Amino acid sequence: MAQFEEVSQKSAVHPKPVGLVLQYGTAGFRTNSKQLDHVMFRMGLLATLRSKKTKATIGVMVTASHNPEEDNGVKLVDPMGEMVTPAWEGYATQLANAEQEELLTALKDIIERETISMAQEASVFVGKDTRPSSDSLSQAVLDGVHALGGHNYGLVTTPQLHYMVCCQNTQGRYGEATVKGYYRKLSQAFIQLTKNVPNRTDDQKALLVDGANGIGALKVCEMETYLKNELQLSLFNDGSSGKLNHLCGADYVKVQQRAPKGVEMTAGERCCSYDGDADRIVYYYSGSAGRFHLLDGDKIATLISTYLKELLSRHTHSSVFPDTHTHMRSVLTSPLSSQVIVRCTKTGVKHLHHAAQEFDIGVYFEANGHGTVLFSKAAEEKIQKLAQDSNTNDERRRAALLLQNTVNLINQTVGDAISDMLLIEAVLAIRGMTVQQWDAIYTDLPNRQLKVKVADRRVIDTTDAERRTVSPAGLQEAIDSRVKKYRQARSFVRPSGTEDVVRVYAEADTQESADALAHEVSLAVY
Ligand code: 16G
Ligand code: ZN
Repeated sequence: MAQFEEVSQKSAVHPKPVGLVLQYGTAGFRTNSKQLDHVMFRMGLLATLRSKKTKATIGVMVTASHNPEEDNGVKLVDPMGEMVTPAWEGYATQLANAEQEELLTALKDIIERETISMAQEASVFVGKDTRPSSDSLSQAVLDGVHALGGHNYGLVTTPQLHYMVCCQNTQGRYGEATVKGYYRKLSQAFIQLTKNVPNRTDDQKALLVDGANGIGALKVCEMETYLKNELQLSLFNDGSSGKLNHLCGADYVKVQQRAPKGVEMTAGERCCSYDGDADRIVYYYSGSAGRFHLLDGDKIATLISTYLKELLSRHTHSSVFPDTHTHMRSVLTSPLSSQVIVRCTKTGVKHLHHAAQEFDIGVYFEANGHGTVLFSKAAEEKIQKLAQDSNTNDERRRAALLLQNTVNLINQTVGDAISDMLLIEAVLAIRGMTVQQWDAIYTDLPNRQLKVKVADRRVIDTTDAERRTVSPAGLQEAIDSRVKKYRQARSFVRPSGTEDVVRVYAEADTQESADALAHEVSLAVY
């Protein structure tokens, strides 16, 4: 068939280095950008097939998120803006690793197994971040998307691409499938939420933003005019001089527990950092004694879920929303009431997203700052009805309107630094809270994260949302015996999904104890 001939010819322009093996991991393919040209081309092919199969628009995002600038990566976005299904992750790996002469066979194998009609039209949205390599790599994706439907969005944040894929496949019900449509939807919701907050001072409107020298910096600038001064941003690491993710960005701040380079903060000022593709955010501030205070994903989840819970409880009978639940990666020592259920899952957005979908309202955040809120269709419909119902009393109506605008402000397809930032700012304004008051909702136990290099990290197998190891034999016992020596202590060990290391987490009553425990457990792993 002519189609396959074309694939053959074009793939010769994007040859695979012989013997190179890569895996579609937790967040797609990710490695040094020099190794990725053939992968990009092939992911263009695969996205086209996925589009034919689902008869919907599929997204391809070229980014390596918080990784160093030299790296790059690619991930596929399914029709509702979610991560691609596990079976197709497997196809992605097969296709990427097929040697040059095996490519057509691998491709035909997928077509056969999925009974794909090649006559079906395809539509693929491609987006990229600001890395120097992203230009040519996204071009390689487009070469693979040889079907006519390929649409190149150019520079966008990862969540913007997810959003536009979802809009496109829901005939605009989720919003307009353009970057401007995204700005309009979010900014309108933000302005609606904050306009009735009395006496918001300039201090309360001011926020320092570390753009990680990435795409988020560009995009938040574009958005600013839409916000009509309801938020006054001071942008640092805007990409004009510094290197992407270097000494800045959400991952740096979270892991190093210190302010990014270039951000000058005065005591008590709110600051936030995005990561390289703007799907993560963390907040922080400097305390009176100059001490650095981090508000990570756990704190964000607490702020948002307590806000939602408060709004819902204004609907007197809790039967309006009997099923409000919160999910997050880490267990919180926070005063969340029994109405809110905390559930842990394995690491990785797809696991959290999936768990959160089971409830009326699911709040999920990873400690690293990736997260969002999901509303079931039934919950959204109820909110809309209450907001429009003239029989509802004022208090309840106001709560319903707040909820409705809150829903509109959230990017439900995936964690989104810009949307999360606006939500956090709105919640703080509505609740009249300072960053210190937010921080004081609960206190984190001192903790330490370490990574350990081992010969083969895959020998470690875990259970219970990666909180206990089942192999190698004896490891869990070794961890338990060390944990017992400390107070209020816990420690978890798991293989990383993105790096060739084992991750060790420890917490205890003091920083010294947490450090010592993490060290001892590392030795047990080694
Ligand atoms: C990826 C995941 C993130 C997870 C991280 C863990 C997505 C979009 N991102 O960045 O959710 O926390 O991997 O990496 O799924 P690790 O296993 O190396 O700690
Ligand atoms: Zn990211």
